[in-house]
Amino acid sequence: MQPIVAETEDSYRDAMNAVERALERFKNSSDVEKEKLRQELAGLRAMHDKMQCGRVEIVVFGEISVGKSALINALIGRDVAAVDVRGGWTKEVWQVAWDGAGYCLPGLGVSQVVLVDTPGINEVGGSTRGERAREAAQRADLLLFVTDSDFNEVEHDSLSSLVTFHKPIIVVLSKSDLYSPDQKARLLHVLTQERLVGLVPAEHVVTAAADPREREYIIESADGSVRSEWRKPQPDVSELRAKILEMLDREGLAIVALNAALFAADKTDRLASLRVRLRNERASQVVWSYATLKAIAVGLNPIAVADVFGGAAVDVAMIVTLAAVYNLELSWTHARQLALSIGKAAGFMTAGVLLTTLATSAFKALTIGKGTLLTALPQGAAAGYGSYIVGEAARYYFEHGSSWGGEGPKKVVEQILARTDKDSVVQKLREEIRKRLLTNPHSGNDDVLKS
Ligand SMILES: Nc1nc2c(ncn2[C@@H]2O[C@H](COP(=O)(O)OP(=O)(O)OP(=O)(O)O)[C@@H](O)[C@H]2O)c(=O)[nH]1
Ligand SMILES: [Mg+2]
Repeated sequence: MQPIVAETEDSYRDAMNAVERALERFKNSSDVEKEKLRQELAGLRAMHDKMQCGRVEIVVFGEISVGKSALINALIGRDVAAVDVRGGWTKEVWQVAWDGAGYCLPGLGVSQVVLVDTPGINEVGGSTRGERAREAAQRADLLLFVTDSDFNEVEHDSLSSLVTFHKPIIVVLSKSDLYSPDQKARLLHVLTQERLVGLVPAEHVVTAAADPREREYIIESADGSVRSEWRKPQPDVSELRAKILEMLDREGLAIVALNAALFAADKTDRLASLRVRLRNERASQVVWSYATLKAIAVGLNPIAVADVFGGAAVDVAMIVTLAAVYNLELSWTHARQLALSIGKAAGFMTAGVLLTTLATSAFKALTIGKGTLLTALPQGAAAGYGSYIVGEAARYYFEHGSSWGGEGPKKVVEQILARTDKDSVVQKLREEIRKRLLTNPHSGNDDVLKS
């Protein structure tokens, strides 16, 4: 049987591989996509960096002024965080190395424990700060939730949402110097037996006095005289420190590994759906702009489009542009074949036949004046509609990894035709042609177009 440490070391390596695979998967995103996915990718890179240097992150949450920053100072043993009586003092998420923790992830030569301070949860209303706190919680290995009295509703809600991150949580009852032993015992009872039931196990609740208030000490001198002096007692965070180290010693490596694996899975899903959304939006724009281009070109000047290659080139260019949206490289020859096979599957006349027809009608139209536009308008819209269908089918093909997904092009095109509202697409295309012609001062066909 494999020893437990070796097993967890394996899962640490597996988790790191999962993060690397996630980064690899999004490497081939376009520059525009990378820019849009920047934040999520940065999160993955930060996680990779965290795992490489064996960093354990402990994130401190709680309402304003409950003593989160004071707790960090007391654990570190010096004043690194600003503490103030005024609430809302900590404005940003920030972190500090806890060198004195004396903990090292097993199997890793070096590791580091860091404490992450956050603004109070009620302060975190602003969306960017809230987002930062959420990110910190997502990357955290261990959460400290600090309260200085009985739990209120805001604290309950906030802790409940942190529980959904599936991280180990320690609840700290701070400022314990302000309570008598009896009051403290009652508070702990209410917390562990009522408020936190189902959220945090009782053995994960500790007390601390990180920045105790001055108190009066009675000092007896050697000569027997007695005097009183007000002094600040030493901070007492020993119970918290022991609980953190006990949890890390018992399952630190597994916690960090599980956390990274969950993080990688979550980011991969998020990145994948973001990329799909970006590609969908861009692909729709490309299809629509090429369909409009075709409609206007045919509508305005059927003769020019009568060039068989010129007309087909609009669809081919659309397909090449669409391939680029999916970060695929496609030759013009391949794009032309794809356009033809979609056209065939759709039962469209092949590009040549279609355009010859157009040329004939356009030639006829030229001789009959205003009638040109009466025929050009529907012809343009029809041609644009054809390109729209070709574009939608090509889009399906790229979305499915350059394949028809076992369906075959005919079936796919049938489905696209069935779900497309032809009338509204044609109507929109007619509008585009009409708009373009109305802005052409030389058309001289305003009365026809307005009809
Ligand atoms: N009596 C007592 N007061 C404490 C203790 N810890 C913190 N305080 C006081 O509580 C106040 C707030 O402490 P901070 O550490 O700034 O609290 P915080 O949660 O970081 O506050 P924000 O950053 O503003 O959200 C300060 O006046 C501290 O001196 C403690 O253990 N005992
Ligand atoms: Mg603070």
